[in-house]
Order: sequence, then structure tokens, then C-alpha cells
Amino acid sequence: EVRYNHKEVEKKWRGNWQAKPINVNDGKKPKYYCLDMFPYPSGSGLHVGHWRGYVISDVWSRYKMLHGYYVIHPMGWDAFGLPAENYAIKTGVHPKISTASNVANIKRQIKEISAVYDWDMEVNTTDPEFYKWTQWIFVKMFKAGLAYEKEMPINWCPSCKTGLANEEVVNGCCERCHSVVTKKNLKQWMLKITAYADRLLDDLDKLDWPEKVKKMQTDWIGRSYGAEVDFKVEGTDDSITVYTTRPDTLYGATFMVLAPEHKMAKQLATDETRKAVDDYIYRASTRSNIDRMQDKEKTGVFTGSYAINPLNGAKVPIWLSDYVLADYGTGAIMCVPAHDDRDFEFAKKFDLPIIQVIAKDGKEIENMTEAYTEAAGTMINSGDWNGMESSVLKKEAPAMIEKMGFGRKTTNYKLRDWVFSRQRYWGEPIPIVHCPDCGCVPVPEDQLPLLLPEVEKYEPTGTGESPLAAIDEWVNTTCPCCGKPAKRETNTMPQWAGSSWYFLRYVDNKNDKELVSREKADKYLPVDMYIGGVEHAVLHLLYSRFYTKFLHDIGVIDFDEPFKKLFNQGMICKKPDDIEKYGTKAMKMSKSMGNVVSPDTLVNDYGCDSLRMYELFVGPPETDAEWDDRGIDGVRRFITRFWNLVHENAGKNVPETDECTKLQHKMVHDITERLESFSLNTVISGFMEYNNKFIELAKKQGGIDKKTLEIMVTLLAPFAPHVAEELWEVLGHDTSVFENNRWPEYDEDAMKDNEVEIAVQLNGKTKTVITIAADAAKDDVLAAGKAALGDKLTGSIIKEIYVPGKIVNIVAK
Ligand code: ANZ
Ligand code: ZN
Repeated sequence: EVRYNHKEVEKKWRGNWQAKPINVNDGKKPKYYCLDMFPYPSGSGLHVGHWRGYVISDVWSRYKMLHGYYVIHPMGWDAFGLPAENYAIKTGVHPKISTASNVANIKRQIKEISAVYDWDMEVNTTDPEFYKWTQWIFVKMFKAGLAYEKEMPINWCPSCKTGLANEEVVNGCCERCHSVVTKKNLKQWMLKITAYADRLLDDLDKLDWPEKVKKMQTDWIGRSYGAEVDFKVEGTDDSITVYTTRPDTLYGATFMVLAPEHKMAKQLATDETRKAVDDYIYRASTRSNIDRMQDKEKTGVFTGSYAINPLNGAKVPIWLSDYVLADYGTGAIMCVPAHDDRDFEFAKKFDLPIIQVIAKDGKEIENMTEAYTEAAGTMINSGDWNGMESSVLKKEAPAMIEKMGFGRKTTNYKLRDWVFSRQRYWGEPIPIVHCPDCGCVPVPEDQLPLLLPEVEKYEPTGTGESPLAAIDEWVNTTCPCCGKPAKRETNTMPQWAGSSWYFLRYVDNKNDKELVSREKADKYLPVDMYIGGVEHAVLHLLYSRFYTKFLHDIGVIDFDEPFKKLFNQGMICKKPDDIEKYGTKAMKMSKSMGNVVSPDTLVNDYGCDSLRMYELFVGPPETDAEWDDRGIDGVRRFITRFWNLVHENAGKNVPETDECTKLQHKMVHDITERLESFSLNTVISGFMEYNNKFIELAKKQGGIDKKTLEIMVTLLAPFAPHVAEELWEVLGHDTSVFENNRWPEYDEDAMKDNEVEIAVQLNGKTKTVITIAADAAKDDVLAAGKAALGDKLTGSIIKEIYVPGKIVNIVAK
């Protein structure tokens, strides 16, 4: 008997793979690009939660190898960003040094997974040879008019002392440090992602992505069709333009509301209202957008002025309220309380008129208690629009309004341009020179990379300038255009910059002439399968699509979507060890929560193969799962039992039986279907079930044939590659299980059951079950049933009943 010793097996096969790599690019195989979201090399290293995604992507990569693909499966480091910088502030250790040691450590840990990463493709976003191209893209965007400077109130984290993109603000707090985010006016570099809004939306149709993620991007971009309508301000020559998606309700507009920041807000005040208006504007300015949106009760103030509804000449009061956002649409709305919830609430609170213009169930509602918000029903109280269908009018009204001359058809987006400046040290310097004469001048492309200089202090200045601003000899330069003294831009790029395009660089990571050669891009890109956490649905995944489209447009690549297929794995959670402090709820594994499980001891005690399979066994890969170390025993037991089955039968030369063939096909079918649908936890339970069935069958028929064992080993190979290789060798092969070997196929016909299970009853009570050929004759079935009852059957038989394919019932007395 050969005992399963995981340490020996794993060591042996790692050595073999090193000496003779599997997954070689012979130039003939088709490519398949399977990408992991690359990690931030944090100081705390990997826990079993990180393993999950890497195991999933490796299983998928090896599965594709077994279909004859050369699989591009690279790994790299997203290493700019705040943690390394904050660590430097605390300890004085340069981010470059801490990053390098973190990378080395995590790389060692990742190698424990035995994934088929091609380390020759490795990239690191902080490597000047890499960020040269991150800067190059920025220069290209600048030249294309897509990078521009703008003074604007930005989200400001007072604790990190840096600006944040909208995407980095979660519930009004900094995504990283959870401090409450405030506003600050600063000159910012912006990327015009809004220029791509339509393509980013429309092209979602091309993608094989989870619907949930597509929906999140759709909502984030938030395209809506409607009209701008101009209302004259009574007694003046001014007019106020509102944005509405419901121009069909124009007759029902009974008041107007402006955002407190609206440029007309102050001038609309009258002597009587001025104080209240000023107070209201001031109060709103001290509150964040998030607070304003979360208000339970509407607040507002009447300006004292009126606007004229251009359609019917009605005079409507103009109010200010902070439920209208300054930076959406025109910052002013026409209010239709009968058909909009927020307007209804506001009208009730301030006792403003409500006019229903769409009949509900063919009627005008007597006492409205809530708004009727559907665009369905006949128009009423609407002049010549009476009798029209609201859903039709909603579509036609913008053009009608345009014709009547008091408005125009418009499209609006929630998406905003991307705030691209960070007032921090550890990022790519923005390659721009500010010249008093020439303005913003990009660093010439042949002078890139613009290296990040050494600084003495990493602390942000808190004035809104990055620590780079303190290095005079770096800041002071000459204008690339006119040669006169000029100053460098001192802000750096956000962490998303490098991750927006890194996947393009892997396949040509040593190219010092181009970001990626067109030849290699055509051959190896885009990504066929992208695997990573769902938390990146709107940030990284939107930015990457934007960058890819831009690089397509300037001819760098020939495709305009980076990731054909996407899979988002759920998180691994665990109850905190310190229940007193953190409660008993299972939470995402993290060092700060004190609930991390290190893979190291598990790999040592159970082996890499067991941990790989257990990572998948804990639950459906797309949902969060709670970790419990103890479960790994069951997986290890399965591997041992399978190991023994193969060893016991490898040399036996048992012929393949019909029963075995059938089970084989069923197994290949089940495992393949489950794998294809990413139901990886049920793949593992499937292995366990089939293994038990084959063990039973081996007992019954005196062994299992070699072909069946080979099929099982091949199916197992993506999951437990070391064990599979070893058993493949035991079965007499002298090449890798991944070489000259294909994923087995199944035949539906061969799976069909030609046996049935029959319940055997004595006097109507089921005593046992027999398995018998589906076409067995009645007498044979009855005989088998009686035999199965054995000495339970006493007395004399009165009746023998057979319900075909189901039940044998023997009645005896
Ligand atoms: C009149 C109306 C009548 C509206 C009705 C809705 C229902 P989306 O789909 O999000 O684009 N709105 C416009 N600008 C706004 C702003 N800056 N802040 C808050 N609300 C704003 O929604 C557009 C609708 O939201 C617009 O259509 C406007 O209210 C409001 F029965 O105009 B509507
Ligand atoms: Zn100049």
C-alpha cells in the first residue's frame, strides 16, 4: 500500500513542472487569456480569502489547457496607493522598499497555490518602465482634449488629506479610512470619461458579464432622455431652464425648485425673503450631498419670485430646496406633485397646489394621498393634450416643445468626469509642465517616464498640495515648448490609473518602444475571462473599459472592450475571534477584524490540493461563504480514498463493464456541466459522490478498469493538479496529465439508465430496494423481490403484486 503523502507529492510535481513547464506556447495552439484582478501587495500577506479567486482562475485556466489552449495566465502588482504611503509616514520606510518586500512575500505565498502563472509576464505599476506608459496614455488623452484642468469643489478626505473620486466615497465616507468626506475647492485634473458615456453603455450588450454588474454600470452612467424647458421669470427678461424626463406632465407643474447653489438663487430673493433665502443657501453649503439626500423631511424656502409655465402661461412660485442637486441636469426642476413622489412630499409640506394631469384607472383621484408616478393613462387637465396617452406623449413631447420654441430634446447622464488628481506622493507624477506663457504643456513623449523623485517627508501638506510641491529642484523646470522657467504639476495620479490598462501590458511587458506591440495585441488580447471581486463593478471595470476604448481609438489596439467574460467571486467571511469587541457576525476576512486564517498551516497539514478543493467546496463561488477549518478534513478524506482506489486498481487490468461505462459518462457530464456553469462547489461534491460509487462498483465487480480511472484523474487535474499528476503516472504515463491529454467527452445516450430501482414491500410496508434491468420480465422481478426479502418473508404467500418499474408487494399470512 502506498500512503498519500501530500508533502512528497507536491514537492515532486512542483519540481517537475519547473524542469518541464506545462502550458507552453508552441505557436500553434489557440490562445485563451484568463486574468485575475491583480492584488495590491499589502503588508499583511495572503489569507484563505485571497486564495479563493486565485484557485477559481487557476481551475479555469487548467480546464482550458485540457481543451488544447495555450493559456495566458499572468500575475502582477497594483502597487501605488495609500497604504504604502501611510506606512512610510508612520515608519519612514520608503514606499519603494516596503512595496518590494511585500511583493516578494506575497509572491512566495501565491506560489503555494501552484497556479500556472507565467511569471515572465509579471508587471508592477510602480516600475518606471510600466508607469512610463501610464503617463504616456495621460499625455495622449491630454492631446486628444480628454484630460483637462478644472477648479471645482472636490470630495476631500480630511484624514487622508487628499481628494477622492465620487467612486471612492461610500455613504459619505472615505472608502479607505472611513472618515466623513467634506468639500474643498481645488484645481483638478479631470478625465473626460463622459465623452464615452454612450459607448460605455451601449457596448455592455456585447459582454458576457453578470447581469448584476451590467446593471450597476448602467445605473452609474445613468442615461436618461427628456427635455429642457425654459420658464420666464415673471417681471424680468431672465429665464430658468429645467430638465425633465416627464415633459408630458408640463400642465401639472405647479411650482419650481432650484438647487440652493443655482446661479439665479440669490437674485430671485425679494426684500421680504432675502434673509431666509441667504440663510438657507448658507446652511445647504455646509452639508454634504449625501446628508442632503438622506434627509427624512424636505426643507426649502420660497424665493418670492414666480416663473411662467410656457405652455399655459400659469404663474408658478419658485422655491429653493436641497433635494435638487446642483450638478445634475440644469440644477432646476419643474415640480409636478401629482406625479412625482418628492414633489408630492414637498407640496404637502409647504401647502402647494397639486394638479393631476394623468388619469389613473381612467379617473381623477379625489383626495390624493400619494403621487401617481406611472406614465400610463389618458391626459387630463392638459389643454390640447387632453385625451392623449401619457406614454406616447412622454416620447413625443420633447420634439413638440422644441417646435413650439421653449425647449429642446436632451439626454442626461449621472456619470461625471473623473477627478484624476491626488495630492499624494506614492503615485505616478502627472506629466504636465505649467508655463506662464504656454499654459499646460505635456512632457514630451520621448522624455517619459517622468520619474517620481525622492522626498524626505511623505506627509501630505494639508494645503491641498502633494509632498512633491516641497521639492524645489523638481518643481522648477523649463517649459518644453518655449524653454522659459516653468513649474511641474505636483499632483499624482489615482491608484486606478495603472490598473486601467495593466492587462494589455502582460503580453509584451518588456517592450520599451510601445505600450504593447500591435502584433502581440492582435495575437493575445483581449482578455477572455476576468476573475475578481464584485466590489470593482463600477470603479476599475468602468475605467478599464474607458481606457481600452481610448487606446482603440488612437490605434494602439484593435478591440474596444477589454474583458469578454467576467466572473465575480464572493468573499470569504469568518466570525471574529474577539467576539466581545466585534460581535458574532461573520465578516469579510481582514487583519483589522482579527478573523484571518492563514493558508500556511492548512497547506502544511493537509496539502495544497486539499486546500484548493476546500476553497471551492465552502459554497457557491459567486456568493460570500463562511470559513470553517474543520471542513477541509472531508476533502482530504476524498483525496485519500481516490488515491487508494487508483493505487489498488492501476495494475489489475479489469475489463470495462457496461455499468462502469454508464457511470463514467454520467460523471463526465455532471462535472463538465457544473464546471461550465461555474458551480464549482457542486463539482467537488460530485467528485465525492462518484468516487464513492466507483469504490462500491469496484467491490462489486472486483476492480475498476484503467480507462475509467484515467478519466477521473483527468477531471480532477484542474482542481488537485499534484495528486492528478502522481496518479496519472501511477496509471503508466510518462508525460504530464496536461500534455497530450484532453478533457473527456460524454455521450448522452451512454448515460441512460437501463436499470431501475424497485421498492420491495411486505404487506404494503417497504422493506428493501432492489436494482434490476429496466426490461426484466415480471416473474424475474417478483423472484428477485422475494429473494431480497429473505427470511423476513414467513407464512404463506397470498398475493404477488408488481407495479412496473416501481414496486413489488408480497402479501403473506
Ligand atoms: C418633472 C417631473 C414630473 C419629473 C414627474 C419626474 C416625474 P432622472 O431619471 O434621474 O434623470 N430632476 C431633474 N434634475 C434634477 C436635479 N438636479 N436634482 C433632483 N431632481 C432632478 O430624473 C429626472 C427627473 O428628476 C426630472 O424629471 C426631474 O423631475 C428630476 F411626474 O421633471 B422630473
Ligand atoms: Zn512655455
